[in-house]
Amino acid sequence: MPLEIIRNDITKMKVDAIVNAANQTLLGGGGVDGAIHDAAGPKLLAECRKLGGCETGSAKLTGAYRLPCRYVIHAVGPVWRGGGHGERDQLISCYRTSLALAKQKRCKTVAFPLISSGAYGYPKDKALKVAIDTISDFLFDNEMTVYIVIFDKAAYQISEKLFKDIAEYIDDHYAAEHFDLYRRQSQTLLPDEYGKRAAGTLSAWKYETADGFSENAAPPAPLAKAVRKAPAASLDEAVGMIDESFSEMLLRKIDEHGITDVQCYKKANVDRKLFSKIRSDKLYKPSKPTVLAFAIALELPLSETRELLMKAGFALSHSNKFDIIVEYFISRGNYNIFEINEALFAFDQSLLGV
Ligand code: AR6
Repeated sequence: MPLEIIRNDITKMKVDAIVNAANQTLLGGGGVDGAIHDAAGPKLLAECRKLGGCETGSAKLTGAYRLPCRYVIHAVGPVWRGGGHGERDQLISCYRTSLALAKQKRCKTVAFPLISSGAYGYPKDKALKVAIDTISDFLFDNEMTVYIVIFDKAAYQISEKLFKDIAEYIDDHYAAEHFDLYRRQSQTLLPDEYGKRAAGTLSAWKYETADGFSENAAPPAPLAKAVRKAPAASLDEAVGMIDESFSEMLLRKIDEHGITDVQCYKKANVDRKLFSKIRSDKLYKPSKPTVLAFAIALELPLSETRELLMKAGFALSHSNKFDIIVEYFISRGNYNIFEINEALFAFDQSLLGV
């Protein structure tokens, strides 16, 4: 996945470059700066002394010495003074300069801490948003894997309101699912009876019978299409009647949406290699987070998201938080994959993408 948010100590990251949240002197300090200098050893400070400091909003590169990476990029973030003193632009510039330096050195993997969000007081949710927006802009035109490394859970908070909203949504849907399950176990109703009893909450339809659907039944559209096919005479023929595959449906939807492949996989936060595998292998079976990432990139409504999932053998379930959280965003028309990933991260779920 080109952009990942992970929880770790940045000094342990085995990447091409890690970014340090430094100060203008570049001579070390507390926080992540202190941890990086401690882990790299005194030679890092010796090299930093030769750099002559660095302006706020900029960055300079050194070797990594005892660290398990190749380079350290020392970025100087702004001190938060209320937000009206150009802090955001300076923070954006930190990320851009650091990414440009990494690119110059042909780095394929880079890890950032949340610059300015500690001693420099930049509010963490705002700092994270700047990081995500700036890095994803860069990744639109560049092939690189970038990690945003969050040190501790407390350092990472999606807005309290969003967290509460999602928590409520999870509660509501878990409850609904368990109620449904109870109902299914305690009653063996035909769906049309079930529909009547549900008093308008569900549209009534009947099970498929040997002669097809009864005339007044209204089966859900995909099922209706599937059962209209004449039955196969032999197993060979049945296997030959295979429906549109996941890959075919995805490529068709990309065309229908009038976007390019690149726009689609970038927006899905899926890397180019995986996309070409899907493109070249008609029967490729992706993971569920990958399918959902494409559904988000294509801004599919819930019904089409379910169809796409079905092509890869998956469904959206109300029995797991991951599905409910994704559904929460789709049902609100919020297709920002990075925001969705932030929320998934906050609820300890795996992220969308590869
Ligand atoms: N790995 C990843 N993230 C970390 C680590 C770690 N080992 N340690 C802390 N963080 P800060 P700033 C997180 O204060 O706000 C220094 O003294 C931390 O939770 O390190 O840019 C410099 O010399 C926070 O979210 O950097 C400067 O004087 C984030 O890293 C000044 O602090 C940044 O916190 C820079 O302040």
